[in-house]
Amino acid sequence: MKFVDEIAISVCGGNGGNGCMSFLREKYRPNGGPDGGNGGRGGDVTLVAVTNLQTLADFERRRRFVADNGEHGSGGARNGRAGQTLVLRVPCGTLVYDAEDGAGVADLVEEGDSFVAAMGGRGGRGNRVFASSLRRVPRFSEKGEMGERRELRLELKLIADIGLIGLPNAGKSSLLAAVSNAAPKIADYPFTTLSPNLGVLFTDVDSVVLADIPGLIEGASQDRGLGISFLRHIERTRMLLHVLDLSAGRAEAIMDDWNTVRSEMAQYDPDLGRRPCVVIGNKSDLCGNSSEIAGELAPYFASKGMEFAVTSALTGENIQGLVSRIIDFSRDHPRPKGEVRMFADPQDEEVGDFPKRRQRHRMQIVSLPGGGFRVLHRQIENAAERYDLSQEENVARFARLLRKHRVEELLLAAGASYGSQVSIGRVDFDFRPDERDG
Ligand SMILES: Nc1nc2c(ncn2[C@@H]2O[C@H](COP(=O)(O)OP(=O)(O)OP(=O)(O)O)[C@@H](O)[C@H]2O)c(=O)[nH]1
Ligand SMILES: [Mg+2]
Repeated sequence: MKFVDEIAISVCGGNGGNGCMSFLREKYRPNGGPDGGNGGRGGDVTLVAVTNLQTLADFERRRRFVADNGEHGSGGARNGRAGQTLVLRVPCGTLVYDAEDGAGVADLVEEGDSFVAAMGGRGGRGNRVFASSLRRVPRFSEKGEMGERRELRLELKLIADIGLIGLPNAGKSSLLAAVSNAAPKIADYPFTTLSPNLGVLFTDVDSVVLADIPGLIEGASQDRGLGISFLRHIERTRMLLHVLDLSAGRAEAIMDDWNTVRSEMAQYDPDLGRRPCVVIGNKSDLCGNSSEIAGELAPYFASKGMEFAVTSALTGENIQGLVSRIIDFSRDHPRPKGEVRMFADPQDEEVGDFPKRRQRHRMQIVSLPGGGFRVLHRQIENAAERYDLSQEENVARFARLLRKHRVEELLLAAGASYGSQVSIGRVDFDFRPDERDG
């Protein structure tokens, strides 16, 4: 499957069902009570991390996701059914950003991590719930709330314990195949690997995930070769295996190869330069003097605080030693449980599509370019959405709310006059200041 590690999607929660206005009609009971049921809640759109996906490619086919609406309430006090949650599966390691302001909103690291990307709208209440001893005949109900709509950017940073790096053709994929269950493409030319491969090394107690990425060349940080962006997929590893090709047979040339990759990597992310690293001299079978070269290279890397090991992916030389080294490291440096979720702070999650910074009680009248006005006030906007204004009693309730907040005076002060266009939330109407209930 094609490897995709960045994509924009749009998600929308289902609308809440409308509440119902209805009265019991039965033989011999001409004035039955209000029995309009509530609308069901709209479904959420939820992202959930799964291990058996390693790319965001599925989202190339479809980018808009809308959850089911809630059912409308009906007479006989029947509440509408809630809309089903729409679950979108993403690979572990998916970061979720708000595409509009760029803010990070979630980091789905482990299998099962999930995040409500767009909330379904609340269902409207039926007239039954508005009945009280003072109001026996409520002739109004509420509309369902619209589902939340959000534009998101998904970015994948694979989750692996160990990352394989090196020049093209050094034998990274061959080593991955030798130590793990992976069967990556291996061939005798550079840039065989075009996108990351993950492999799992199973141990008695645990499993270790290795990531093999396309080879780096000089200038990779200026986007030569396959570019450096694949390094993001080893950012979340705990150890690197830097694979060198020993077949050149000269220690100096091999050190040069090592430096090329290290400096490109450091330009991408200096932090990767500080990651624990084991240097592997591979293709020992093609090197006539491998023990001599190892004698020169081992102290060189030791001076940088790195171990050096000689292997041959072809003959299997020292592959067992490498496996033990990986297992030991993994045991001594266990994966931090519940790894840092970069952004997931539930308090940051706002419900509804109101700008995050808008204060709850502040009223603002904004004059619009065409001469109209917009009223910004959370409670009033909410009401405009929820009250079914085709019902007379709701119109009266809404008018009372406007009066309570002195919206008419504020509009007049802002320069509105008879007939001006006024918008509140998604409702537009003509301003008629002298009409008490309109
Ligand atoms: N003789 C010998 N050949 C090897 C050894 N390891 C890998 N090779 C060969 O080297 C070639 C490149 O191996 P790959 O594993 O594809 O190298 P890579 O580093 O993944 O290369 P890219 O994906 O292009 O970056 C293949 O022909 C392998 O069979 C080894 O230890 N000895
Ligand atoms: Mg490869």
